[in-house]
Amino acid sequence: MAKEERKAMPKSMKNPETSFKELVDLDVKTSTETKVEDLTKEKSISMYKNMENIRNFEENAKRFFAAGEIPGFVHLYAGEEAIASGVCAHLSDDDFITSTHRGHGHCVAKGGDLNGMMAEIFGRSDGLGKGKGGSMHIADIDKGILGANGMVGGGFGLATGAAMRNQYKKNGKVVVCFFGDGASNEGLFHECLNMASIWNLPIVFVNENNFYAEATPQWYASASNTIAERAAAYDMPGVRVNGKDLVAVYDIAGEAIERARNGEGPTLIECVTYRNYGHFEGDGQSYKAQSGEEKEWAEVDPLNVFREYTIENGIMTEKELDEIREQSKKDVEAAVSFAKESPEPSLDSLYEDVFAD
Ligand SMILES: Cc1ncc(C[n+]2csc(CCOP(=O)(O)OP(=O)(O)O)c2C)c(N)n1
Repeated sequence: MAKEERKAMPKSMKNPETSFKELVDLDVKTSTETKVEDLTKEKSISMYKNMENIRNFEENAKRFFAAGEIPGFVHLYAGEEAIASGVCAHLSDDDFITSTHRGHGHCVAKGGDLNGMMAEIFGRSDGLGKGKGGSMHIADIDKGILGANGMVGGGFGLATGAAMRNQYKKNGKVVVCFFGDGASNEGLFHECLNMASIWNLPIVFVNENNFYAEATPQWYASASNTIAERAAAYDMPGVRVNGKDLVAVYDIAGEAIERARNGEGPTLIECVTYRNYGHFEGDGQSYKAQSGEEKEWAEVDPLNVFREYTIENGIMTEKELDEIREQSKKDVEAAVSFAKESPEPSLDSLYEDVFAD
């Protein structure tokens, strides 16, 4: 196709000729170029454990949703584990996160109780929301989890408000706002990045670019090639990182969170990733490439990337990694049993917790 012809095409048609690999690699930072001075064994264990817990949580959610035991919708986070684990490793219970409809991973990494989370998605009374919220409304204020969110882009306003509160209280606490590529085209994204910048708020916007919003490719719906480059419009740093590379995410997020804690303002991080499964469980995924570069990227497993890194760098042995994996499987199976044994909420409790006293 002639260049002039292409230029005349609508923006939304501009990228089909770009290879998938080019999109993934565009200005991306990886652990080969980032230095991790303080990646201790203890930190590595806890981050890997979180990745395993997320993966096992999601595999079980998939299984029991298919069996008809989990009501409502579930949107699985499998494939994106390195992002939540690498970012939340820098946060304490007093720091806040806002999550998305694909929120299980964020909640696990931020310290959400596996039993309480599993019971919640099973709709049982011992769930974190007493079984009345389900998968898209998991929250635990004591752990700084301000909530998963069924509204795409719904976290921006909550996160920015919470960051304003932290700044007002001068408590040195940080807020992380997780959001998808689809959410980056919502109006609130622009409003909140602008406000966060003019007020120099202690917040980090963490984009999880898995290249699809439901079935709509990012390159079809986004005017900019990358999401990170939009940071320039709001006078804040914008970094693009390999979101399947835990070490890279941990490093880049660490810098941004420290800046926010030191009163140096917000950062936008774009983590390039992929979801292992459909948009929601039951999605046929006919819109995803079945071969080629996209499939190759889909097959990169963030858990294996980290396993190889820690073995090669002498941080952990294969045996130690396997033990963590086995323990995680047991813990998540125990969470499933806990959920199944928990009673459904009683009819009498229908109006409880609806209004504040
Ligand atoms: C305001 C709003 N618009 C549309 C929807 C329907 N919807 C649910 S998830 C989704 C796609 C979101 O994509 P993205 O932000 O990239 O997150 P991902 O699912 O890829 O993690 C859409 C359009 C919604 N829930 N809320």
